[in-house]
Amino acid sequence: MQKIFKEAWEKIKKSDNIVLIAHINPDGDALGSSLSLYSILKKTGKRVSVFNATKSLPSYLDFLPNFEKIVNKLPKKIDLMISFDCGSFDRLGIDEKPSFLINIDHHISNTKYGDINIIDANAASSSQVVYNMLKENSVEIDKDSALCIYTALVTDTGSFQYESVTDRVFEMAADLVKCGVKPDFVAKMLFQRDRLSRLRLLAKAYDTIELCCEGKVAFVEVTKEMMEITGAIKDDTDTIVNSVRGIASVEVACMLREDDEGIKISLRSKNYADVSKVVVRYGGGGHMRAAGATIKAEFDFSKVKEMIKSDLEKILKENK
Ligand SMILES: [Mn+2]
Repeated sequence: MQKIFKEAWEKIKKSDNIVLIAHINPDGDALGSSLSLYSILKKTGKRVSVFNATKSLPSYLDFLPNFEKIVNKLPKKIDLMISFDCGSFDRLGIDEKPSFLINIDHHISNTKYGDINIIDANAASSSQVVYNMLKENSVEIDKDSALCIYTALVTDTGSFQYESVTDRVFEMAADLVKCGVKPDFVAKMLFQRDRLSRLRLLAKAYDTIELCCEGKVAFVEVTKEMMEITGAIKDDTDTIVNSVRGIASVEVACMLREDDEGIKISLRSKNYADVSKVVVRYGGGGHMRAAGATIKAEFDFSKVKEMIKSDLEKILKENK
């Protein structure tokens, strides 16, 4: 990775008009990673914009420094685009590649759509890849950048709970704290600003939980009606599938959500099932323990459940 980190940083140094971009419907890692380079590059006098194709950004991330600078329109002049946490070009939400593109990611399914691709599937977050690049090039990480990198790390590791969490991850977290991050502040911003509408939605969604495959698989449903009744928004559904995985017997949890584009499926596994294998069939992507896809056809929930269930039965047998 050393060589590619150097190569990427040389390219960044030479570029004056830089766009930082992440995947549509961004999560903490996507926005944290994009914003992590903003303050650093801005100081060097470059024209930097942070772009996201999704209009309404998740408000739980509004404490990230420069969150308010994120734009929905690409600037006219672009010398370099850097994408973060995005496994395939279409998930960037733009029509065509406007310039040289550096693709920074940690999804094993990344299609390497960049001119430089820095993909580390062992990294706990895309922000860890950014961190490693900065360290390799001896770039000073300021407080704002550290807060973005740390938040991305916390959100993508489920607060340091996943297998991706290694000694390196804790070393990095410690270093970011030295750079000025206050972990209790991040925890309060992320987890102590809940909405009543979200809790009401959870109650309705949990009511639909169904176990199958000897309790190893759990399905949970979120319908448009539930969202309307409770006044919940899309972001409110983010953690549902994780908490359903928390059921003792469950190896794989699957959330089905009714969307405008079709049925969004989100899968999480606990110990051994590789759920990225399931979503590939439906044009999705992700990791072994977290993956998702949108099924565009006109299926109903029970049909989709049948399909996923038969996929999972095979995977559960294979990996036992
Ligand atoms: Mn990520």
